[in-house]
Amino acid sequence: MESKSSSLFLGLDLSTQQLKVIAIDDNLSIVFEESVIFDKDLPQFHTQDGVCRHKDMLCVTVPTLLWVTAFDLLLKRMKEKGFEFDRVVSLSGTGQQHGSVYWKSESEKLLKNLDPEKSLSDQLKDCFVVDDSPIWMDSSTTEQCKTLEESVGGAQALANITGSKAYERFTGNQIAKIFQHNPKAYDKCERISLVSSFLASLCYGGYAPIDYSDGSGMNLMNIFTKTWELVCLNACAPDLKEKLGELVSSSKHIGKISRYLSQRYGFPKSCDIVAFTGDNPASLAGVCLKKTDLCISLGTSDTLMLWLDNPKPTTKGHVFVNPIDESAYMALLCFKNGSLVRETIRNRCCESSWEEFEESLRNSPPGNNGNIGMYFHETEITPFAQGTYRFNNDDVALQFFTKDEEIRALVEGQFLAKRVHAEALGFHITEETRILATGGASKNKAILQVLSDIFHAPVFIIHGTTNSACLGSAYLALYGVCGQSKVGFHDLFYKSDKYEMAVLPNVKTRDIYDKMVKRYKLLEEKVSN
Ligand code: 5FX
Repeated sequence: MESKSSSLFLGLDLSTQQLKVIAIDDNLSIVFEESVIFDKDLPQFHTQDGVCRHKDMLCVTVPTLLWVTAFDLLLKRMKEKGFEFDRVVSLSGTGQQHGSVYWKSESEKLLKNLDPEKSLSDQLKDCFVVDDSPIWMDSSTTEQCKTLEESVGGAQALANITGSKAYERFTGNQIAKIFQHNPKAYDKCERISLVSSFLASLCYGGYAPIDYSDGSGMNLMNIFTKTWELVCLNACAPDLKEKLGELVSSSKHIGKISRYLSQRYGFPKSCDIVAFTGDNPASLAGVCLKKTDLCISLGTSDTLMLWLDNPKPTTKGHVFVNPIDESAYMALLCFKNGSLVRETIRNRCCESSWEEFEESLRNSPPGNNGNIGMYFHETEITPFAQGTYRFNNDDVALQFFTKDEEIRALVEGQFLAKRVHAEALGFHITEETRILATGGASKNKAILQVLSDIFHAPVFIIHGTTNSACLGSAYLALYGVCGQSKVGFHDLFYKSDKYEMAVLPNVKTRDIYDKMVKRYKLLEEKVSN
């Protein structure tokens, strides 16, 4: 670990496929990284891509104990690598959004009195009334969504309160399903955590609160008053307010590190914990999003984020409380078929090689001779659709494309969708627009070139990491203890040399894509429900 300064700030990220940690020093340099990959490192849980897909293809869950075991392993690896726990001033973290954990009565006592001689997984294995946590990929709660919308007067009315119409993966609807299908378990549940506040609870040694930004992804919180909305709570399940606990700001200092972590690993007793938040809000913090920027995260899910000052929620996309400025908001669009689809098609067409994938992009012309494809291997969120669709230049449906056509149709289709839906939210590219690309696929310049051409804007990446969520939570760890009362988030973390220009748009493609966006929009309307 190379750092001259003595203070360290930790960010943890419990995402779909891995648990990761980043340590920054007080110059904001990344000085340590470690991760646990669920499929590879914890095969005993039988996950594929970090999750368990059920036979109905709608339910998607993760054994809660996997996440606890992953945390044990991450800490063990950090210790083995000589990580200097005693230098950590504060820590925060982030988690995949919407997923939920159901703690059994009396679990908090256990959390407070953990034995430092034993692992967390040994001690917490009987703490969950529901063994399998529903996660963001789940789309099994359409019935519960209808009930929730009806309880407040419709989809737009729900969006006016919570920032989103009812979505299957949003936690309120998942909680309602658990209450209806498993009322005994619900009864025995003392606290419901989000994935983020769950990981925070493991660090804090007690139930950690849910923050405003991640709380915005539940269909239960009023995004304007930042309080639980009683009508929504009551429409989902009884006694929910008590089970959810309090809501706090995303940079709130929530307490000190648990005695367990301090004794077992050597964190200082004074180490502060700052509220954990969702992975998308944390990414916004990690890229230091400005009002004129568009952030596109290319991960297991692809997401698109914008800064909003005066949100007017609609039934398309989501409005969340902004994690770095509580008086502001962020718009989020989530595309479920992101990296996993890119990888599946790469494996099928390009013998699992990114080089071959890029070669195909180079071999095919921008605009793909009018061919358009949509690849919704899993039920898509934006738009609500499933299946694979290929159209030729005359909008006639086809069964197959050539290899090069297929690769270009995939990448163009994914970015055309992003532009169509960003414009539907009212976003327009200006001279000032920067696209900030993050997530695993942002390493791939050939993919970024298509993004840049379709949006007619330069694409920037962040120096040093593609994991802006984890970095953002390390920033929030620092901000929560030293920044917020004196200076704004950007004053502390915005540095122009943080960004690297990755690609510039090719002006010759502008007309091609302006026309194609219009066609894509109509074709997408045809295939979605
Ligand atoms: C956002 O609404 C999502 O559902 C996903 O981006 C998850 O947060 C992925 F972790």
